[in-house]
Amino acid sequence: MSHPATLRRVTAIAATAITAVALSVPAAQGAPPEETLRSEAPRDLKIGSAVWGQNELLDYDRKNPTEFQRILAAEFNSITPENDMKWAEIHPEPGVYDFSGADAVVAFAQANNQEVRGHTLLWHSQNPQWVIDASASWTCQEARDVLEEHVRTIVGRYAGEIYEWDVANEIFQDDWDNGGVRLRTEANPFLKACAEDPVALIGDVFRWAHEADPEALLFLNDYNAEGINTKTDAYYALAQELLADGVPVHGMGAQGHLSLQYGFDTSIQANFERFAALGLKVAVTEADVRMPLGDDGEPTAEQIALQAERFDAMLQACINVAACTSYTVWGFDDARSWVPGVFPEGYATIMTEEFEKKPSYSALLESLRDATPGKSPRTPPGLNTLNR
Ligand code: 9MR
Repeated sequence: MSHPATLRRVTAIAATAITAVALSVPAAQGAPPEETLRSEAPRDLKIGSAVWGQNELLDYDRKNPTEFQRILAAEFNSITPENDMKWAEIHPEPGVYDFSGADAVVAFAQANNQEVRGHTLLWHSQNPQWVIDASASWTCQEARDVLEEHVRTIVGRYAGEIYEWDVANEIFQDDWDNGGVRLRTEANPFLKACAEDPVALIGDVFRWAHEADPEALLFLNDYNAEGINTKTDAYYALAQELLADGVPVHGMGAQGHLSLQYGFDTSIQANFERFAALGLKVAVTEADVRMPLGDDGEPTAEQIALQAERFDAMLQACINVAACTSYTVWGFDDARSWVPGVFPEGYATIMTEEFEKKPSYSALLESLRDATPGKSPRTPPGLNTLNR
């Protein structure tokens, strides 16, 4: 009498088997799944891009993404709001917050299984006019109150949704005339108001951020901070001082804005290692590699190759140092790069304006793949047989 039930079971198993076979067909016969930067990333290394949420993500429709949004989701497992969390954007008037761009970045990330790097809380640039005006007469306590309210509001709003924060950005300025670098106690309105003890203020910004989101890793971040140099020596000393004071500082970010006009300091890995030895995380936070272009606006073959080497050298340092948590490019396509607006240079990102992948992209992909256990270096079709 159990026959019909057995039959049903057998039929069900058969159906399952057929489904399994049917499902396995595309994988067996079709193209292999698309390799992307995020799919090839080793360990828990995050591969990120900056994105301007206000410009690119407000209209996001998951089922109908723009080409830019499709690539952003496919290639990266981390995104950084390029401008949306900066003071002028998110806190344009006293007591007035505009979270629209930042919310769009966080929503996009969550929809696409990405993490968010917050950027940034204490910076000399992109402060709103009201901060600039008010700061003319600030006492240190007044500056502290304004900054504390801002930090607790922003970090608190996104608590649990941001894995790393660039808390203090570019707080050292180059001061070559005086033989080194010093804290930006003139251009940064908050440090200026507290110039008598700027380190105490910096420490408290990290403390406020940590209280507002105990899970987020809190970073110092700067440009010209790749190799071992006067500036990173200053950061190293500052990090030691903050750590000795019990400040919750967790990482040092090297922005990685390179230009082919200058040499590349290969001590980046050694620099990362010394910060890691302090117990800090490190990250490449804003990588791009710009270059002067000819009259035709095009790079030479040599420049294209050299750009790939530089992008890759920064990634190699990150891969080789276990404390390196993330490698972020400052925009992935030339059409959205900040570079041409500021320098007489261009071609700074890993994809062209038409989203064509440059050799720089391929170099990153290969290095990520090679660093992933179980993945073997890609061999061009046919080469295997020829070699045997
Ligand atoms: O890419 C950002 C650009 O859109 C802004 O206009 C500019 C304003 O200063 O900031 C750019 O991002 C900077 C980042 O926040 C900090 N490091 C240097 C980056 C390039 O200037």
